[in-house]
Amino acid sequence: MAKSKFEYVRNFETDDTCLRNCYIVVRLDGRNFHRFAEQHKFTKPNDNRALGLMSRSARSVMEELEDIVIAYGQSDEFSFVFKRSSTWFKRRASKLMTHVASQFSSSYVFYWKEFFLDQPILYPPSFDGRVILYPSNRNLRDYLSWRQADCHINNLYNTVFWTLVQRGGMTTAQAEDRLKGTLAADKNEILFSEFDINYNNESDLHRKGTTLIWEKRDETVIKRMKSPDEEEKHVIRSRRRVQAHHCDIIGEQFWEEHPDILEDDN
Ligand code: DGT
Ligand code: MG
Ligand code: MG
Ligand code: MG
Repeated sequence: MAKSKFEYVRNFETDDTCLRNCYIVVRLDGRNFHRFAEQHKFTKPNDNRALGLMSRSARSVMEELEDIVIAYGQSDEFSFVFKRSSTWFKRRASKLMTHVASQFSSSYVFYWKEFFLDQPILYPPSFDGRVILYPSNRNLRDYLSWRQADCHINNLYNTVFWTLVQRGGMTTAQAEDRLKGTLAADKNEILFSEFDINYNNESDLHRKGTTLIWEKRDETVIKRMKSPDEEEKHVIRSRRRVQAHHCDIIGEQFWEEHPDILEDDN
């Protein structure tokens, strides 16, 4: 087929193939969700409708796109990890990232009603995306640990901050002042001694964020045979389903219990 004289412009496309053998992480973060949360009256410090919608959207990403082995989310962000041997879209970073971002964004709007019921969505939200490559299991685990540690630090701060405001009657400026220079132990102590709250008993969803992984479940399905004299047959089928966990992923236990997530380093 003859080529047009315009064909040369294709050569302006740059190669963004992700390095082989690396885990490909796509992290999304809501754009200006400070405002989005205010406008949609998200409860403080955590809105379970909003967190549920984030997880539902992330599940849609895992179900619709190939090769994502684990996803971790908290606040207005979600990280998706493609298996290191993935060849999806020839490992082109822009393709992977934009598919994740658009599938997530459209799902966020599509499933909005399931979580916010009669409260309408006031304007279209958007999410930025970035791609990061991790060459070793240690690096990948440290990345996920970093995000979960961030969840913990922010949630502890926000929990004390909003407790001081909502139950302690402080203004936001006073609460901010009170927390200036405090360490984690101080914040735990304020919650415990002044409000009788043991931070460790706060919800796992808020303290640990959400980890999505694939899990195999055996399901019994009843098969009816075509001819009327044949009986119903019970068939056990193994199905892969996305399962949510709200647990520690920094320590060894989670990884020992789910040895299939990571591929060997060699
Ligand atoms: P960005 O990401 O630079 O465009 O700006 P933001 O405003 O999205 O900032 P970011 O991502 O650092 O912080 C997330 C914001 O989302 C933060 O202001 C609090 C808000 N947010 C997230 N989850 C909740 C929630 O469950 N409840 C409330 N009230 N706010 C939330
Ligand atoms: Mg954001
Ligand atoms: Mg954020
Ligand atoms: Mg499990």
